[in-house]
Amino acid sequence: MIIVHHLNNSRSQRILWLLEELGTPYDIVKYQRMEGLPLAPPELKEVHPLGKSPVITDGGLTLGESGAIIEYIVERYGNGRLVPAAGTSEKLRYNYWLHYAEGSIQPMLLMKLIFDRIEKAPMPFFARPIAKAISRNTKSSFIEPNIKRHLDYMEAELGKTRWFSGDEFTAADVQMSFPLEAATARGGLDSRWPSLMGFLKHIHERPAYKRAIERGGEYQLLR
Ligand SMILES: N[C@@H](CCC(=O)N[C@@H](CS)C(=O)NCC(=O)O)C(=O)O
Repeated sequence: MIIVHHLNNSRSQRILWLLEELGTPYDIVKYQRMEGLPLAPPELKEVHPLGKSPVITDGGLTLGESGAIIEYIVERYGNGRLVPAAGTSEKLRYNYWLHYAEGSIQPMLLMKLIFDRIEKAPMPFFARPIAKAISRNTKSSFIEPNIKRHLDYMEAELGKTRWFSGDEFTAADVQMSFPLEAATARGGLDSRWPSLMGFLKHIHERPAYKRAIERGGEYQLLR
C-alpha cells in the first residue's frame, strides 16, 4: 500500500489528488509545518534525508520528488490512464510540463516567497531599509518580470489545448496545479490570465480533487 508523507499546505496535496483520480488505495501520514515557519518538522528526515514533502513509501521503496513520484504512480498503478501514448506529440508535451513545473516556474515562485519574507523578517532597525531596498530591487528587476513571462507563456500554451498536454486531462495537469495555485497566492495570477484561471476552476471542480482536499486537510498556500 502506498503511504504518502503529507505536509500541510504543500505540494504533496497533488499526490493525494493523483491517487484519488486513479482510485488507487493509499494511506497518509500527516506532518505539520513548524510553528511560525514554512519548514517541515524534523520527523520527515526520518523518512527521507532531505526532509521534504512529498515522499511516498510503497513496500520497500521510498521515493521523493513530485515528478518522480507521479511517474512511478502512473506507471505502476495507472494501467495506461492519465499518460498520453508513447511517441505522440501529447507525450512530449506531457514530459515537458511534468519537468517545467518544478524546474522552471516553481523556483521563481520560491524566490518570490523568500524575498517577500525578507522584507517582513525581524532585524535591527538600521538594517531594514537596506534589506528592503535589496529585496524590492531583486523582485522588480528579476523575479516579478520572470513570473509574468512564465504566466504569459503558460496562458498562450493553454490557449492552444484544453489541458496542458492536449485535449485529455493527464498527470501533467496534476503536476502543474501546484505552481498555478502558488501563483494565485503569491505570483499575481488573476483574471488577466483567463486560460490559467479557467484551468484552476476546472480542476477545483473535479470530484477527485475535492476528495483529496478532504483527506489531506488544510491547504492554504504560503504567501
Ligand atoms: N522539487 C521538490 C520540492 C519539495 C519541497 O520543497 N517541498 C516543500 C513543500 S511544498 C517542503 O517540504 N518544504 C518544507 C521544507 O523545506 O522544510 C518536489 O517537487 O518534491
